[in-house]
Amino acid sequence: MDPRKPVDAIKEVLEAATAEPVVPGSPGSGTPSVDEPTAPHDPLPPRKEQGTPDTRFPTGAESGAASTGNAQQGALLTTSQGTPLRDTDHSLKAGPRGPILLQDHHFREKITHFDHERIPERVVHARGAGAHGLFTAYGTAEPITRAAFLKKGRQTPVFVRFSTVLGSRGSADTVRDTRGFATKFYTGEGTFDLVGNNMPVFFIQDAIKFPDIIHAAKWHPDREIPQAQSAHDTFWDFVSLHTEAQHHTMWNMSDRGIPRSYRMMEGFGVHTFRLVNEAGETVLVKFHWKPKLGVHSLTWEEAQLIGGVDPDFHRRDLYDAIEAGAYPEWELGLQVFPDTPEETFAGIDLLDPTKLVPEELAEVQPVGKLVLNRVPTNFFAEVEQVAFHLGQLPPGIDVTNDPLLQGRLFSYVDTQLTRLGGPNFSQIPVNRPHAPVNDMLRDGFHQDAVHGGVAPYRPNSLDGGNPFTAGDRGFVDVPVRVAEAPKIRENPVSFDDHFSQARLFWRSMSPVEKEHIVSAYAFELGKCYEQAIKERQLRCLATIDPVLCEQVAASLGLPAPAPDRPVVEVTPSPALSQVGVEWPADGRVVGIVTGEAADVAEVVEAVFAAGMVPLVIAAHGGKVGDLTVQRTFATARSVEFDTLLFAAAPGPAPDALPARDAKAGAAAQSGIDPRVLMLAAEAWRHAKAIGAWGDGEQVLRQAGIAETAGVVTAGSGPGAFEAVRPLLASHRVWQRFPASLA
Ligand code: HDE
Repeated sequence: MDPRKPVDAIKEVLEAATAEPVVPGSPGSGTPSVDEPTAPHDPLPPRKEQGTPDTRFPTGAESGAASTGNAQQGALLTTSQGTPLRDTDHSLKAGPRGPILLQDHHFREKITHFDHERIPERVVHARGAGAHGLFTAYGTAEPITRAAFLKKGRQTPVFVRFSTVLGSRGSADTVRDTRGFATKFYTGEGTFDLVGNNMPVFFIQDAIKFPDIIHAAKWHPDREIPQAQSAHDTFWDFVSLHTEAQHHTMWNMSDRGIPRSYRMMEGFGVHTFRLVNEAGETVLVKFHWKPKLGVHSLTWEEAQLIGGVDPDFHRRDLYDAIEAGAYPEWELGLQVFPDTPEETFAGIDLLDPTKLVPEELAEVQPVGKLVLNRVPTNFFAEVEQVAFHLGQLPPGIDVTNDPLLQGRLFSYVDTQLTRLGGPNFSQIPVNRPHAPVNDMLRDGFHQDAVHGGVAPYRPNSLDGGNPFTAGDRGFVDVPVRVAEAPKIRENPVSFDDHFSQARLFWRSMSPVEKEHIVSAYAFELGKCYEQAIKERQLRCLATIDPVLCEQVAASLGLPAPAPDRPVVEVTPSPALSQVGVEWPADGRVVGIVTGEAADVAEVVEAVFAAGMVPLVIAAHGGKVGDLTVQRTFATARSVEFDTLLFAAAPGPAPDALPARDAKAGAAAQSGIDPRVLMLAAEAWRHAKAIGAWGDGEQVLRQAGIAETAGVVTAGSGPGAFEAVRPLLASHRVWQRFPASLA
């Protein structure tokens, strides 16, 4: 409180207003001068481990300005034209109380630039995160493609962007949705963009329906809600009317729709591509990314909680892992099929993007390894401005006639014209090819290159004939025969099968995965208002599987309809299930609840040594003994951890809420902080492994979870961690989920 009388303070303000203008930074200027650096110094260099961004011009020449790795140079603040500035905190006014003068160029430049800082978000896949990395080829694809980046030992820099599809740029990471998995390979033969998803099939068979499915799946046009959700009427209206969407929808309703981490997702090119080797021989292929850490998901309750507790969960996880040196890894694999005139394999139409080929029928053959090892230096410059286009193909990789793929070949460049403001987006640093560019494209908005020469056409006799064509070393379109056929707006008959593979997916799931699928349909349809839409979707489910239909119908309180058509028999594909496989637990997050330090320091060491991340949780921040506390009972929530270890049963901390209900009252009586009990109860409900030792065992008893599956105790901290470790390999204690569906 100002001890002076109010009248004195008012007097001072009035006096200041009539005083001489003051120099910024001097007493009375209103600009704090304390702690401000007083002498110019060089800008900070880029962080060492990040190296420098690729700053080459399209011509391959280094830009002088960017050669430090920073977009900014010099120690002094300047205008965008480099004029040094004396002040950036006060606009130029007619006197200290006067209006701002139009002549204040610095003010106008600063505000104008700010006004235009945002660009349109992507019309789909607006929310995402990206990272740089390196792809190393095994050489196993050499017999089937002439693409040089797939030759043995060849290393190619890459940029990968992961995304959700439906939400806006600021939406939560953990929503139920398909995830984008787009990879830009900066190959020596031009950029190759593999623009895939974390699901191997798509909603629609023809690109012309893309605006329709997206209009249906995104928010309602009147209120722009719901955000990043498929649980609403228009989505279910569309997918129950366009039944080709049923297979992809089943993937979204499965645990694949809520990944644990970008690092733990598969990726798929979805379409069938055509590879061509040096001899001109062709095969058809499907691209797969297989994560080193396995495919893991959140539970639906975790996903919902994280949406509030940490909406940036996947983004944070990706960057934390890379900065900690736990580099995410995937193997690129190929399913290879003979290039026959029918373009089918085992009776499956390879041009139908709603169909997958079970891995049991065509093994995924590894052809290289991807490691992500560098976070972006600037999110906007790199992640927001990266522009993918699946028509960017190196010699040796070509497209097929999949009608979805064909339409995408048009859409991706077209969308960048609006999003990135013109046709020169390939000159933005993250989009610059690492191969030399000599393209005869000229001028246009945001042209950065200073092209020499006078003859951007060929042949020419003025610029020494430059550029020359590459002949057979260049990209050669495979001369695939186009069938003689009438122009027609129609699908092949094989595209009419909309249900067999949705059933294949359902039948391949373990009982617990089936339970999750039922719950997801029940939740999503339960959020719809229109009875007719629910009933129509139930009829689709009846055709996929009558038991699935009955369970969902029961939850909706509706009768289960009979299928519209016969339910087809299918052979399950075990490779589609996430349960029953063990994976490395690298990078898993281990929460350790401690009171007084005990042997927690040893546990922290052991967790680090196992390549996992220990986070110490205590009643207050700062230190407990010698240990640094990373989370308090106020900031920790179980969803952040893959497992919890309890070293103590801490009493209520000063900031614990007073007991308001019977349960919290019981907790208070037990003497354990209710938030610690909630950590244990939630982790248990989400089928996580839990360990305890010493006083920590009281937490398990009080939470009522002691001696249940996946809850272990030991005589020491390291012992408890060792007991929990093997349980992490299978991701969850699956038997803890109720599973009545066989
Ligand atoms: Fe996309 N898609 N898409 N898509 N897509 C875009 O391009 C489009 C499809 C995918 O991180 C847009 O630059 C059409 C399938 C990813 O920057 C746009 C069709 C698959 C990303 C576009 C499809 C994808 C996009 C929006 C139907 C998986 C994010 C912004 C025929 C194989 C890329 C942009 C990034 C982005 C069009 C279907 C994957 C509008 C017309 C199938 C991962 O061009």
